[in-house]
Amino acid sequence: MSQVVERIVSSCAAAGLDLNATSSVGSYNAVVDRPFHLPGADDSLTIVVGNTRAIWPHIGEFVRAQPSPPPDPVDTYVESVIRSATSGCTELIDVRYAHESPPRRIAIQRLAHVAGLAWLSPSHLCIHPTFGPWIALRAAIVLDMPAPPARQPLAAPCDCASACAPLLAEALAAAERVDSASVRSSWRRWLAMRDACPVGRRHRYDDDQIEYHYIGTTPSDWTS
Ligand code: B12
Repeated sequence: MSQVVERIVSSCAAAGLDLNATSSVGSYNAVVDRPFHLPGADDSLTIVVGNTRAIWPHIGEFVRAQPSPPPDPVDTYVESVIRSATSGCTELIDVRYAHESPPRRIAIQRLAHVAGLAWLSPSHLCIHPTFGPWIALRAAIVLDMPAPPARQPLAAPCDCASACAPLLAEALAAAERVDSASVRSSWRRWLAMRDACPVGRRHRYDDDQIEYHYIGTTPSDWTS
């Protein structure tokens, strides 16, 4: 790993953004439609950054240090960590956050799959070989430097047909459409599907992290 990449990923990891993998811009752009393309040359390097439950204590600390809680604490925290990790980096082309809307949106699950960080499953969740579905994907950092040789996408680490697929079918059958309002109103079904994955169960998020992400509940210790 180059020193530039090493510096960025260790700074992110120290702040709870503990997952990363590299890919070339071209390998990702080859599998997504043009509006979701990353900038840079085909051989430019991109780092996909994510997190496990390790981020959660950092978010609490961050929120408690603010004069008033920011409207999107996780997104605001992630931006501040990556801004600091990439500050002064002369090779930086762009950072695309998972939470950005079109036209800056990227298909970050496909990037994580292409980079060999996690396997994109039929449940529409990326499954990490250790942490299972208990990961989030946060940003793609694009650098003007050559990417290392491509890695193979991971093999499926689980058997979806007997684990999540029946629960995905149930959740979809109960939803008139799949949008944030409908996931929120039947969030326990979507959570049951995630819980059905046999991989990474001991890395499951705590309840407050789960409820924040599915229904937006603010943990009580953020305000104390
Ligand atoms: C939009 C979106 C949604 C929409 C998707 C509906 C739609 N068709 O637009 C809704 C609101 C339903 C949703 C729900 C959830 N999402 Co969502 N979502 C996204 C977001 C912001 C963009 C997806 C996108 O448009 N990609 C671009 C297109 C071109 O790429 P694509 O591969 O073709 O993407 C398609 C799929 O991603 C699909 N999709 C995404 N989520 C879901 C969920 C279901 C049930 C279905 C049927 C399809 C679907 O919709 C996209 C367009 O059709 C991504 C972050 C990102 N930038 O990718 C997070 C993301 C995919 N979501 C994520 C999560 C965790 C969830 C939830 C569990 C709730 C939550 N926040 O914790 C729920 C339930 C999903 C589940 N599988 O259980 C994580 C997945 C992490 C992982 N391990 O893979 C991501 C990566 C965000 C993150 N920061 O980590 N999501």
